[in-house]
Amino acid sequence: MSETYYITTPIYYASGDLHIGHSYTTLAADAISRYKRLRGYDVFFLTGTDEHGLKIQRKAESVGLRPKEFVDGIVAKIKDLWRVLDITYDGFIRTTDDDHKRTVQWIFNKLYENQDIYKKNYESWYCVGCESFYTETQARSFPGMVCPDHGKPLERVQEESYFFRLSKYAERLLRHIDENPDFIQPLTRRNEVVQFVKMGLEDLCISRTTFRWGIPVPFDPESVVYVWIDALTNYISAIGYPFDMEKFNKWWPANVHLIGKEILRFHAVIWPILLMALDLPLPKQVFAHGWLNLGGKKMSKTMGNVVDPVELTRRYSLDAVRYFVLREVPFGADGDYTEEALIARINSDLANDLGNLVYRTLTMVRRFTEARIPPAGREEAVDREFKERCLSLKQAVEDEMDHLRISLALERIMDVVGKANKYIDEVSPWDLAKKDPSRLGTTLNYLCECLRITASVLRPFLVNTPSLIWNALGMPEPIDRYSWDSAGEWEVLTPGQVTKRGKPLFPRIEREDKDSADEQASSDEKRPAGEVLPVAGDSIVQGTRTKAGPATTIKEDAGLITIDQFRQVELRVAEVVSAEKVQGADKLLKLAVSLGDEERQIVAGIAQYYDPQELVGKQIVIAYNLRPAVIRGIESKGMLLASKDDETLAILTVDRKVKNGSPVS
Ligand code: ME8
Repeated sequence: MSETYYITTPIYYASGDLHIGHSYTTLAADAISRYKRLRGYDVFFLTGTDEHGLKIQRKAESVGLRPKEFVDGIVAKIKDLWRVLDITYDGFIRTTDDDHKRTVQWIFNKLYENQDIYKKNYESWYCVGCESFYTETQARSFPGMVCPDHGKPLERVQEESYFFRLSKYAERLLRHIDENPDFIQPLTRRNEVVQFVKMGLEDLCISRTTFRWGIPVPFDPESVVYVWIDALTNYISAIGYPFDMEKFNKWWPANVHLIGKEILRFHAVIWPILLMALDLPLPKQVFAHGWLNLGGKKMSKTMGNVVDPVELTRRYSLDAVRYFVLREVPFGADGDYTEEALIARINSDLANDLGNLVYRTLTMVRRFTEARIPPAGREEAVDREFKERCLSLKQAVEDEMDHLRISLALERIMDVVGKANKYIDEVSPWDLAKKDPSRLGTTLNYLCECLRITASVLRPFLVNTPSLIWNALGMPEPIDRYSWDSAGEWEVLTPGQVTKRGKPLFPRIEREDKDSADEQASSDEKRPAGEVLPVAGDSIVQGTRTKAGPATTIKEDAGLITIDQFRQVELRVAEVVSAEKVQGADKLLKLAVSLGDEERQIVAGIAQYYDPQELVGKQIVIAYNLRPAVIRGIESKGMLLASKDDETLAILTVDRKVKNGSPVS
């Protein structure tokens, strides 16, 4: 039987739409779950929603709905979000589920019977945003008695409540933390908790009487169970406790609770003590990651500084967003979200490095070996070194992922991608094609093996790209049929297998740059100087036709290119079928062009020089095999050619009619 792995996310408040911060935890849990499944574990990945409490009751009231109606609507949207992000959860718990309520009441009874719960009069400060009590001293330490996380004034509460004997278990908790160095991670969080517990724990108020939206205390229905006790219990109610002990024993203790650092004390103090009081083992690890900040502050619903993950995936593709979220910030640390950083990651790692490697490799295979993966021939030291580097990648990813260093795992993968691009430059397959076919075979074969390994180890993180690479390599079976361990093997490809021309994986994202737009003949020329064209024999470096620099530079031959290199740019005649201005961008026109049997859309920075209608019916010249770019959220496939002097811009046309799509050579 395979080893089990139980991983959880926090259950999110069903109080409003989730943002990219919540998605961050869930995407991390998803990557870890996918990784563990690939490693052969029997995984249970739990997420869900926290639906009781004053905050949600007030929200529902504010929109005139009953709380249950209100949360049902939010939960449907949260599940939609997880579908969009392709989250592979195995369980989704709602604290309004009957089974969960039954467990919470059972636990309350049990603790009461064991005298871990007692009743007393209580007066305290409360933040509805945190759903948390604060002592007088804590409350006074907040400037203006305003919660620093939620920016809302604390409220005074006074009621007769049930209390849980936290203090009784403090010593035992400290011992557990001491004896289990991995229990709270990262280390700084562990130290924080130890310090906090050593300052002394006060018993915890675990019931409320001043509102109704909660699970009633079984023997005192005027009181509802404190929302955090209700919420924390999800981790065991979802796996059957105490009514299906077979299921429970299969999964408990959890391997890891992933949480954000602001809810560490609930998970590393209250939760373990509750489990101790129930005489249950503690989770193996509580991992508190950092925050995604926006404008220097934690992104949060209450503060309103949020980024919508659905909108992001719509604009940038799911894999791009998954990659960014998992790669950008070392798991554990805080990080700033900016759209610029997202675009920079997509352009540098995904378009330039990974996308380019796939495109270059497959273009060379198509060109030099009739699209078939060649057998490896003679091997030199540089080939051997490259092969070993690729073969060690699986282990490197495991070393990082086994410690939940998700960002570093991706870094290791991208290191190999970078290495592969360098390897191409070093061995110059286009020269080998002329001089040394045996080594050309080795090089192309190794590059394809490298792509296979890369695709395979990307599986925990990206959900579409691995199969796209796989299919482009012409693999006989879908990627899911291949084990994780095959990423540590060589010669998995069958020489002779036919590769396919795939779509470019990640189009570069272009943003309209207001200042430089004036200088540019067309918006497509806004590709940054230095971008390497993804073609075989790549010694062309495309530059922008700006005042500062030449259009092309050549590595080898002081500015001259060979006829072969020139032919790599496919120019074709296209007829403008329609043209319109791009809303909100004064310099851009969106053109639909016909290439005979194909219609394309091109975005060009020519709006100041041409009236859209003037263009319709013109036959123009376009660079046909340019990677698509996304400009202002619109895909542009190809680039029109134009000439520009200090005053005007003129697009290239043909001087008599030819068939649309005809090559220009
Ligand atoms: O606290 N950066 O729910 P919640 C990173 N219901 N992670 C973030 C984030 C950000 N800016 N914003 C939110 C609750 N998160 C309770 C949990 S569990 C028994 C009960 C993530 O909707 C992070 O995981 O406020 C954080 O802990 C969680 O969402 C809080 O979600």
